[in-house]
Amino acid sequence: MSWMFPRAAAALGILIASSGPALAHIGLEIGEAPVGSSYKAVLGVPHGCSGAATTQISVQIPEGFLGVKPMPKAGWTIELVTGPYARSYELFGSPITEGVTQVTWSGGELPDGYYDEFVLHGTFAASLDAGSTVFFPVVQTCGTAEEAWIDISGDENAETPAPSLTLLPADGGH
Ligand SMILES: [Cu+2]
Repeated sequence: MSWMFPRAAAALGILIASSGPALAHIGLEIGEAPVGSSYKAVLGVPHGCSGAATTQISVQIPEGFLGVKPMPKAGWTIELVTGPYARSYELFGSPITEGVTQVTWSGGELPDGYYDEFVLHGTFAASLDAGSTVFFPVVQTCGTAEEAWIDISGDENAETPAPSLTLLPADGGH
């Protein structure tokens, strides 16, 4: 907002405060996906931690997002945590009870003034509820600083909202 004259900025203060955060935080490029479909989760990282460069992004995989595979990223090391799902699902006709539950990219450095994306691919279980909101909580580390984007209240005014998307009804046939 440095281009704005002080008086104009003050007059627009309320507007800025209410429209800024949605664009300013880590979020998913595509905000909806049908149940039972594959989904490429593209997490955009628009800033560091209060000016400090981002050095690690850790994503918690939501229940029902199956067969997760991260996209490799030059300059960053990937670490996967796997474990049992809360319940059993079906993926491509076979039962699946465990998989990736957390993905971490580390070892790189994303300056506060740059933008970058971290990508993972998976499939939403067909048994998930259409209309529900799915959250991908993210912990952003910047050296010794940390920002936890883990608020899953769904509150539009949350200060640290977890990236989320809305599930749609299944695509008809294929
Ligand atoms: Cu932000």
